[in-house]
Amino acid sequence: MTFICGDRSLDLSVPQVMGILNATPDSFSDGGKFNSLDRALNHASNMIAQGASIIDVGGESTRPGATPVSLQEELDRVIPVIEKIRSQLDVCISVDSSSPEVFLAAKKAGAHLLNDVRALTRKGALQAAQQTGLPVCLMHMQGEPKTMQHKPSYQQVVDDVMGFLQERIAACREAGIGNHQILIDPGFGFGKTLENNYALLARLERFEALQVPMLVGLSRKSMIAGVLNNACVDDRVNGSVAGAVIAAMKGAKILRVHDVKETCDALKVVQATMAQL
Ligand code: 7PJ
Repeated sequence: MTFICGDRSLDLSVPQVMGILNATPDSFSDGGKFNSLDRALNHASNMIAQGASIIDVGGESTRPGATPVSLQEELDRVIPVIEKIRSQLDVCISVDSSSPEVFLAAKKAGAHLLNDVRALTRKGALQAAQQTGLPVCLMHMQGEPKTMQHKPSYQQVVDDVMGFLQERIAACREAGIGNHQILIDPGFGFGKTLENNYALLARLERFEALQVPMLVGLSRKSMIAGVLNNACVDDRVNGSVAGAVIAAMKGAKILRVHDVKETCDALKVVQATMAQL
């Protein structure tokens, strides 16, 4: 199962790890430690050495309560980082953005994959994504980051999220983005209660019905803290790895994580087990 990303390809017959590179000054999990270009490059390089095959560069904080960032600020944060990684490292580069202008600039700077937590719903996003020719990750979110955790509400969370993703896959098809260029993501933590998040994780295998590869991101999120006595970020690693293992056993092909080495080790155990099925 080969997934083409621009001039690179990913072997999705084994789970792949996407390392998170926050290019935001207020990033909650690395405290803005990696906001200068060299630190970003160094962090990306470490994650590759630990087994990441994709680096996800994000310049908009989408954590609950975060305020939107201006387009120029987002471009200033992510484009130099993408250019730097592209020139120095041998890895698939993903850009975590919802803005058509960022998609186009990121493609020019050397990105291989568009990762949109708003599933190409912004004005002009479908068209810009199609124009880049790059694959896209369509994620489900209810509401907007600023207010999404105020009162999440679903009829049936799994059906609702699946229905939304199905619609977005159809919208992509109409815009000229084919199924072979699409990843889906249930969007853990994005307008979801603790119970909603675990209902999704428990039934993740149902998303295979959409017939496109699935990406999952639950690393260090509140759904992990929520079952660990609200553990601080540094104490969420083991819980996050457990979540990644469950997701991979239930069909997730790409795991978006902060803790690359720990996750890769655990996924090797998953892989060895799945190879016997
Ligand atoms: C996700 C993401 C996720 C995808 C973020 C955080 C918040 N992209 N970007 N899936 N989460 N595709 O890492 O806590 O779950 S930002």
